[in-house]
Amino acid sequence: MDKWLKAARQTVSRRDFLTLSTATALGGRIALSSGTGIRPEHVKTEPLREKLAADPQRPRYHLMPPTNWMNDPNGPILWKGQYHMFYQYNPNGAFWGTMHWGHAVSPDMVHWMHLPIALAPTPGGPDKDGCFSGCAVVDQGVPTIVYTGVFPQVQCIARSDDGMMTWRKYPGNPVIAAPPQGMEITGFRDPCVWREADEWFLAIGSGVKGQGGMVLLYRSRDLIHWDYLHLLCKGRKDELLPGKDAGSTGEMWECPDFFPLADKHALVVSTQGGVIYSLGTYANHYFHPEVQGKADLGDSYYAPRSMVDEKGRRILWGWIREGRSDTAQRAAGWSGVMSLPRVLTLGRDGTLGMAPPPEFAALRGKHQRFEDLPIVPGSFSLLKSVRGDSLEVQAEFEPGASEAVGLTVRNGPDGKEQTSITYNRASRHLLVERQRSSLSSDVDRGSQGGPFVLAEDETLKLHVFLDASVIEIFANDRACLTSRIYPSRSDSLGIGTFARGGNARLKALNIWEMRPISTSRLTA
Ligand code: DQQ
Repeated sequence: MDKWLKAARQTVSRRDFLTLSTATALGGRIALSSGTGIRPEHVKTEPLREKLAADPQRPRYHLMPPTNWMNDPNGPILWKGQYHMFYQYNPNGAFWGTMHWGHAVSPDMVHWMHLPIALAPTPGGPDKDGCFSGCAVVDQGVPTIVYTGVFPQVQCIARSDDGMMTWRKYPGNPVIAAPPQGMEITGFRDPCVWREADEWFLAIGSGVKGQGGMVLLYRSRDLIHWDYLHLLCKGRKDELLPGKDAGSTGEMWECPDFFPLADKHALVVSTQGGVIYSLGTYANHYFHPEVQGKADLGDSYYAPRSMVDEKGRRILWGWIREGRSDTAQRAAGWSGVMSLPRVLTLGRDGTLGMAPPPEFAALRGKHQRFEDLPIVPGSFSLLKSVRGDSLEVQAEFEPGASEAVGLTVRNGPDGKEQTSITYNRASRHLLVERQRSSLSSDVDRGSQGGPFVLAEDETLKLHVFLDASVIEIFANDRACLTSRIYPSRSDSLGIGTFARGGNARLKALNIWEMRPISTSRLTA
């Protein structure tokens, strides 16, 4: 692990991740030294710190701000050997509003250190009402953020001369002051910028009411002067994705993310209902989708953004939203979690491959393995020796004659609380069944999930990350399902397997306890 991170973690463990004494930029790398007095300004009081640290619903190994609200990941970028992550942040509480850009840095995409807020609204400026989502690029060696200022929605830039510690907004902002003339659009936000030869291209989220979402394409030589070209891609609001009840593509596409993937291009958009991806061909600056699907089968994952990591892998990050009332979020003092990174590939079947990066094995603690066990319907099998709310689980099932098969997690001893991760063979759906996930009535308890088809001879491979109220599921490395549960009992920690309607077999089950990435739940 990098020296600076060790120093940070020692400092942080001494002070419980709360008062990082200093962070300075040395030629682009962030390092700790003493004396400049940067403090994570949002966890000021001891009672709040204690409350957050003791909160059983607060994740331990996912990135999240010290407190308050976060939503979309913004501008994830590898810069001088370190990963920078920005995100939509409200310093005023655990509710959406006054959008700032929070900022954290990591040597490995697993461990993080919080940095000072990168962007805040400028009174009287084009972003006076908020700094909405965008991206980060490096322009002739200078890190540059391209983001949406509101209101109205305009595009702005900011640069950093001190290795991303502070950001200077371009005095001529906005660099794109209005959408193309004559367009009646549903929105104009969330730029995604990339380089082709000696030109910059910018894709922006938009749509037309009654018609569908779309992405507008601009071109520039200097990130300042932009020419509108044409639509990169256009959807139809009534267009259905493959699979029953898979939803439509909506009338506004937020947070477009456009990038090459193997010999195809990928466009990921957030439709205000879910996240869809298209794989296809990019030619003459038009994108022609060929295959479409859902980036996540649930509705807890939104507004993802990608980057290329130091191994050249395409990595996608998303916002995991809460599944409880606004009142409960405000009372908790925090809302929103960054997903684990997903490694994207072009799958053999032509769809999007998604898998967790092996780097997360660094957090694995105690390991248990089970092999070759029959699963008989009705005989509820709870794995006696395994308990926990901070676990990585890898399970492989032979569905056999079963109609449904899967795992149960966060089981209470009396069976009153329980969440099932279910592959329903009859309906060909992957589901998180939350009806009994909590005794609290203030939390979402509906089933989440969507179409997922196993081939006749295929085993079901579930790779599950449990982190307090967060569940992230990777199924056969080609489908993801993210969910939230808030069990009310501190002893709802059991794990089990089940089958319905016929026998199934557990080929193998590996379970690891996961170590936290900070010494408290004040995840940094
Ligand atoms: N969140 C941002 C917008 C974006 C939306 C505002 C998506 O820029 O369209 O917080 O969640």
